[in-house]
Amino acid sequence: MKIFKTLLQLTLVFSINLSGFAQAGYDLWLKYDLVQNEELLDSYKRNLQSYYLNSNSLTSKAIADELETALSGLLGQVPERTTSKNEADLQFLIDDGLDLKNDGFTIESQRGKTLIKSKTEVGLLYGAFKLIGLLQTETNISVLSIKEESKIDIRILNHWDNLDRTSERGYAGFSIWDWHRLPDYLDPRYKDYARANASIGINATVLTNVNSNALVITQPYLKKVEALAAVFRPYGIKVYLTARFSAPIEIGNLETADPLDKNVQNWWNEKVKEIYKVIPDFGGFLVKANSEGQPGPQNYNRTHADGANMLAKALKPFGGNVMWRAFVYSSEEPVDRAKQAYNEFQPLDGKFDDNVLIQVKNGPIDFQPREPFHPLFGAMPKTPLMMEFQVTQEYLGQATQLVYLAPMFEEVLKTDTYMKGAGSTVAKVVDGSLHDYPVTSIAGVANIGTNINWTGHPITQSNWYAFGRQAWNPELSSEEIAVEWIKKTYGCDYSVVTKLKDIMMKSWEASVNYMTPLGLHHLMGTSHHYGPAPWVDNLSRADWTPYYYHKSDAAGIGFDRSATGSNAVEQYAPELEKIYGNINECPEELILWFHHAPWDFKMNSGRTLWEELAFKYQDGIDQVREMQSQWASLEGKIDKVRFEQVSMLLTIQEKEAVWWKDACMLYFQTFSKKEWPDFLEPAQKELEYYKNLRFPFAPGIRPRW
Ligand code: GCW
Repeated sequence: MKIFKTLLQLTLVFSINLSGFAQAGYDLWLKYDLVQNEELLDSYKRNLQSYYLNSNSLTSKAIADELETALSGLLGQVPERTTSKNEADLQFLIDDGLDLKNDGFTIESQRGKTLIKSKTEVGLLYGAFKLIGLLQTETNISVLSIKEESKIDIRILNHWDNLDRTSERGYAGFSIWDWHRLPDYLDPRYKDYARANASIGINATVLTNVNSNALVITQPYLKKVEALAAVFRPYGIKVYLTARFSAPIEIGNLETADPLDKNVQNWWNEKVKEIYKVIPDFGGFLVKANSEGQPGPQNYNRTHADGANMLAKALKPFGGNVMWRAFVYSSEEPVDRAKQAYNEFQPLDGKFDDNVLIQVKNGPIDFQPREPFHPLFGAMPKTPLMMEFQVTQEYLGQATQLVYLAPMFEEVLKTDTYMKGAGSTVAKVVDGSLHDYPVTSIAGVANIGTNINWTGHPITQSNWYAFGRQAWNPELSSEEIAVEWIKKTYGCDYSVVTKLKDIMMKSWEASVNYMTPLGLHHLMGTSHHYGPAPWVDNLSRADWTPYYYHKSDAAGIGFDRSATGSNAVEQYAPELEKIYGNINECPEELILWFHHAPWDFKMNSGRTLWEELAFKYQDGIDQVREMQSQWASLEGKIDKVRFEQVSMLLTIQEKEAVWWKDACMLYFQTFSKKEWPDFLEPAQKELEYYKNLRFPFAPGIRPRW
């Protein structure tokens, strides 16, 4: 036994040290290096010599594996698994009497022993990860009294991954799903993916793009899906797939996909049965319908409810759910795009079956650097609304920029909808506490790819981490999450933690400042969305052009969504309508979202709007420079590989910030005819130069088959 243990230790230490691998960030936040604080290390070692886990299920095996790997790295000692419960230092106990939902768990210290309890084995796994996290973050574990449960039932990643392994809006390489070699070849990444997700409480995943391909629900692919589901199952992760609405025609030989047609309904019923035969715990479907060219019920003059309910009825007997997206906007409608989803979905409140969730993006347009919350969150009390955040940074610097998104997610979750009076935050809508939804969920569009560090930019692993943590508990602060992530990923050195936290915490506001300050939005380059192109005004549809969103002219800039304009403000509760709708009361960070403001409009700072724009762009650049110097001061404290990667990426980020400032300010100046303010760095090139930049191979573009 002793020899075996030593061998195991050696193997673990060796694999952890494999050259550069760990350093390059593959381990994510599951980095199990020796605890540096000696006093704590001693106490951990004394208190965690043995453990008791009375099950041989696959989930228990996952717990044991994780615990042994983690403790051998963190403590340099492998705990002994013992069968005598009362003697074990660490005891994993199933307790049916606990009042906890959603795989919740407790951790308590009792007479020198640590007890992790849950009603479920997955809950015990979550408890194990929590305990490991306490060691990683160098927390005293001698007197613990922890109780955790998630209010949100389904915490799900959405992969916009195609069957050819490209990934729409993916900036970290190709899709990690190796469809061609599945089901027989199981990439070790699949298990590491499951570990990482379970460690932050993510319990579901949609494997395929919402712009979907019906082939994924044919037999050969279902077998591949089951192979993945089998890897994820012990980690408590359920698999969902995107359903292409026209699948009955494309793979079922029917002539229609009309949801009220009996043959179509029957086809889906049979298809769902077939899926559950292969994947007995299949989660359900995510559907993008009648949006950006995807087929849907409206092709047959049916409503979104008709479409969603047809699928819901097929899934119901098996406990599956439909996640139906509200991201719709029509090309024909002359109405402000920001209003369209509300107009289509709000009247359908109460018309959906109880296993349908409506998946709503955080804002009414499309994952912009900053948006007001989506008005639907304050308007559908009878329908479970799930939040869709975009973890991949389509509009937020892609994989070249360090932008920590948790403060943005936090801002949205904490905003008051006033739906049932003050305090009706978006978080309370989503977690079901406001309307008592039968099922609750939150989704994040994944930023994961085949890059060795999973996310392309080493620091934006934190966005995956933070999404999971906020999904588990939408009331956690982004700052707290940043500290946890840094300690788990880079260790507990004080200056690393404080400086990196500072960098991360200012990064989102900085990016808003140098890209789309004061409520500007959608100024990005056509199709790839990389870099600025506010001048584009002649695409096939007006609402794909940046010009549509900023509407600059000699009088001013911004989209008038007040009562004098599109009146999108009326979709919010009266308390908000009043504030958003009045240019003098509207929060300045959203002023150009809701108003077309004169160039000379007086801002709170005393500057004119034109000067304030300049000030914000410059401020964003200055913040990035500060991030650079803070990062540079960490040299020697961060491993060389990641230190250099982040330094190089920050150089790119600084250049991109300057490029945004030059392109936007030169272009807006053609309307404002104002002088370039003294405090604004001179432009590096002429406007024409920026207009002529082309990026035909920018990553993440939607493939056109
Ligand atoms: O953000 C936009 C993207 C599309 C995406 C779409 C959506 C998957 O530019 O690439 O398509 O939203 O959310 O459906």
